[in-house]
Amino acid sequence: MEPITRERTACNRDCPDACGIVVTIRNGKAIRLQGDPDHPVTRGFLCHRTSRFLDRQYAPDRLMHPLMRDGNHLRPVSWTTCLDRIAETMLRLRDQSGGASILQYRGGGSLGMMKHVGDYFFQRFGPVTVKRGDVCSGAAEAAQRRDFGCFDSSDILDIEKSRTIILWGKNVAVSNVHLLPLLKQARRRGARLVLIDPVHTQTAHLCDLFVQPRPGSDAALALGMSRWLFEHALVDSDAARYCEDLAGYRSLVFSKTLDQWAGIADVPTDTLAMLAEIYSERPSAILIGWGLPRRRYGATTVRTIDALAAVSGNLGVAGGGASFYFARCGAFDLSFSTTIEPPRTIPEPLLGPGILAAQDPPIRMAWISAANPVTMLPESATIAEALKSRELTVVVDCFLTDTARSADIVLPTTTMLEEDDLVGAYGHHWLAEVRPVLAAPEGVKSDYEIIQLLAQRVGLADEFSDSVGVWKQRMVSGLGQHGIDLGTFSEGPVRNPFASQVLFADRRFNTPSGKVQLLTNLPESLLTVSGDRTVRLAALACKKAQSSQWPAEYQMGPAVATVHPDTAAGFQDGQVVRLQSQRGRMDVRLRFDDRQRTDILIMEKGGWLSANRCANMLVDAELTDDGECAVYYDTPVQILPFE
Ligand SMILES: Nc1nc2c(c(=O)[nH]1)N[C@H]1C(S)=C(S)[C@@H](COP(=O)(O)OP(=O)(O)OC[C@H]3O[C@@H](n4cnc5c(=O)[nH]c(N)nc54)[C@H](O)[C@@H]3O)O[C@H]1N2
Ligand SMILES: Nc1nc2c(c(=O)[nH]1)N[C@H]1C(S)=C(S)[C@@H](COP(=O)(O)OP(=O)(O)OC[C@H]3O[C@@H](n4cnc5c(=O)[nH]c(N)nc54)[C@H](O)[C@@H]3O)O[C@H]1N2
Ligand code: SF4
Ligand SMILES: [Mo]
Repeated sequence: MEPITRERTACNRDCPDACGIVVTIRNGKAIRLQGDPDHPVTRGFLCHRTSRFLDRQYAPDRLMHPLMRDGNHLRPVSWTTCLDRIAETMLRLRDQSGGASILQYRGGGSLGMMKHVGDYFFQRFGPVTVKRGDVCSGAAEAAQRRDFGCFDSSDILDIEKSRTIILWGKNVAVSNVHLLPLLKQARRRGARLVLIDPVHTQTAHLCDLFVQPRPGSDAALALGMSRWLFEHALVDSDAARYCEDLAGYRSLVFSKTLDQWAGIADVPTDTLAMLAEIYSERPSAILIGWGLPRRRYGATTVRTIDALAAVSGNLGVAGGGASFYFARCGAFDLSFSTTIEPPRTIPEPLLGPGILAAQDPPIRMAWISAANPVTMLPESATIAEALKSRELTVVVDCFLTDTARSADIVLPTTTMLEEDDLVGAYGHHWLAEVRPVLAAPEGVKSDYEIIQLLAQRVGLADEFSDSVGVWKQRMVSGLGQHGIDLGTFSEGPVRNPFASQVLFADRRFNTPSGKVQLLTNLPESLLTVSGDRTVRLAALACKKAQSSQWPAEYQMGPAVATVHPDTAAGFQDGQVVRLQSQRGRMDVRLRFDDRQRTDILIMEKGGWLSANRCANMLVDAELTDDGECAVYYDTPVQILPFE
């Protein structure tokens, strides 16, 4: 009999849940992944994509050796050849043009803390050009930092005390599945669940009320709800004590009637009133999703929700809150990586045009790890062109992605089952250790091993000679005061001792005044009823894949575009059509769904450029009103006959 063992680790993927994983191993090979039954949020199950992660782990197309460009081909070469060339180029470019001529860009391939050591290496070497802003959560972060002075949430298990829970632009059934048991439990004990989303998603089936507003009009909904609360004397009588300029906010709220706010949001006034009434049954928690702020006025929109939560008396109370993000790095000491100022930053959503436009010095080399920006950032074709036209582009990945295809050197790296690391979650307050439960295949190296080998070649060997264990020790050093060390992590998930059960329980906020900063005006376009019938593209997360990490067999044939039948009048369900935006065009297969609004076209995010399925080919590189987030979901598209 071959020995079977079970090992515990944690998921490092870009997901709010940071699950505990139990891996069954037979003869050195993983044969099954299951959720850790003892993890308070994982509760014994994994999502669709990670329960099938072994297909990825053992995929025949996984990269097993370094590749180097030779004309139009990427050919296998040795690690030494690659690393020597990279080190020689880095030293020469730093000499000739300064560190700013090198761009380092890291994405969400792994949320492990060890990835910060790689960032630090480049800052110690250069410093070099890096990204700023954030395509994922930038707008919401800017809004909440402005309003509350911090970007964090109450404990997620606290929703067991909520009477009302609003999922505001949040598709938990796909992107945050470990909230499902908590939401179902809340509903069983009588809490009311509401979903506000212009898209009819699977999450709607879970909810008592589903509101489907005009895309990007949620500010009107939030202000209309506030007006209803003011009119019904349901605003917290104490609100002026902990909110700044309540009068200014009130006059914004009263600048439109309930009918007008409902009109802007394109929902019936009765629905708006019902929504406000349900919300007034306190304590009410609003869980803000990541999709909502990825619009032109995303930050302002989140600010209207923050204000609603504040004046209704839902902040600082158990079962309340306006929760978006859980400070996943907050428990770890990463101060080593933040001491050096980069000489130049490029807003992440503008990465492609930013690389091409950079002068004094130009970007001559790009280092990309744990990211697939060609597929995932706006203006895919511009990014591909930008990367292909550098003197040297290096991509570190486990697969030959669209970005790797644009590289001069591709370095194969470890998967999460081979990594040694620490993670926090952005959907709850538990921390965990990622363990190398499988040995890395020969020819594959972790990001940190690669950094160490480079450090030896560029005169930084000593600073990067510590083992992963020593770095991890350093990162958890601040937890010592709470009696937590690495040994604690080896026993199971650790609750972040710095995170509050109820955020702002003392109604003190981290703003300069100590009060909530209420917004007092809105841009004109959020204040007007739009007669606009433009159809806008939203490429959204889907169950089967993590961003662009699709099995190759799903990237065959045209991508699917879901629309209301009236949006594609004259065309048929299943028909292949041409989808055109100002930026580009692609062929898609229509899927009709009469539950959708007529002003939205839905695709899956992460389609590959190499398979002509990449929605970001059509999306312009643009910034949200604050926080330098990408405007992913506002691209007007036209459906044209297939040529
Ligand atoms: N299966 C799977 N899970 C994932 C991911 C994945 O690719 N696949 N991605 C991960 C990542 S990177 C992240 S950041 C997280 C979050 O991942 P996200 O994809 O950001 O998920 P959601 O928060 O569910 O946000 C999307 C929802 O916002 C809605 N939305 C869009 N525009 C508006 C609007 O104007 N108003 C309102 N009210 N709603 C709007 C969309 O219709 C959608 O239902 O999930 C992670 N989880
Ligand atoms: N149109 C549209 N575009 C979007 C979104 C959207 O909703 N719509 N969502 C946006 C969001 S929320 C996000 S967060 C971004 C995500 O953008 P990315 O983070 O670029 O997304 P991924 O496709 O997951 O790419 C991560 C890559 O890292 C690799 N990888 C995994 N583990 C490791 C590791 O340990 N080391 C290294 N070096 N590589 C590793 C994976 O194989 C994968 O190719 O996309 C954004 N793009
Ligand atoms: S991707 Fe998210 S839900 Fe899936 S196993 Fe990882 S942390 Fe859990
Ligand atoms: Mo994200």
